[in-house]
Amino acid sequence: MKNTSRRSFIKNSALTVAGLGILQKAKAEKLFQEHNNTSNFQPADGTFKLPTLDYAYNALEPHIDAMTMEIHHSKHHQAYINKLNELIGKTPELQNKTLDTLVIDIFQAPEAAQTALRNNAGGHWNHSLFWKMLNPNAGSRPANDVFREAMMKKWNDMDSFKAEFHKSAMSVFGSGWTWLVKDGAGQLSIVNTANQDNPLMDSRTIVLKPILGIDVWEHAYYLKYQNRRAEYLDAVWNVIDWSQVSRWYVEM
Ligand code: MN3
Repeated sequence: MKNTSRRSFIKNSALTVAGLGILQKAKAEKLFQEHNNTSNFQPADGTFKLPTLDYAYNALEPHIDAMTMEIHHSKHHQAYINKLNELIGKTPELQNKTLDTLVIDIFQAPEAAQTALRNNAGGHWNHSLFWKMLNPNAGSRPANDVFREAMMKKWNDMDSFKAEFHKSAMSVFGSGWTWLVKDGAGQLSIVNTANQDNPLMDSRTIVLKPILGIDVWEHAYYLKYQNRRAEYLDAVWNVIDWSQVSRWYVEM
């Protein structure tokens, strides 16, 4: 290939990918807003609020202890929300936007606000999903046929999926999250993000929709498991609500 045609090939490819990204992004945004229109993902009166849990702090015992749940929810999650509201209060460009939009459009935010927005809109979004995904009466595996098929296509069985997820979560250095994500073709994969980043924040080019996320910050497990992240990861499967994850797979 000559230099000129190669250059034009690269240029056209980039345009195609960018165009696709915009289409996927628009779709993701719409779907997330529809999906979350009755949840705590949107501000009711301009300020975000701490979502109430569907279960008691001690309901996930012995897998996640009551003290960890109470501090994690009422202190850590609340702190992300407080800082997010504070940031929005002093940044007109961020006002009257849903949480989904703030997260998806993170790179369109004023540059001076981006780091705080990443940490705190991300923190609010990530924990909101996390609480909804946990359930004391969780089933042991995906029941939904479409979702289960996608899982089996990728991993053959649940043990292989859990092994890969576990390995990925153990490799997070410092604080972060491990996610099960769905791409535009419905295919599943496992990704890590640092700090309070969220896979949707990369949606300038490709949309990866998080349908399951495990918090691997030490504050999620230290009181009960101390530094034994592996034990926390083994235990948390007992309280993952697969019917919720299946629903997100189908609807998002
Ligand atoms: Mn946390």
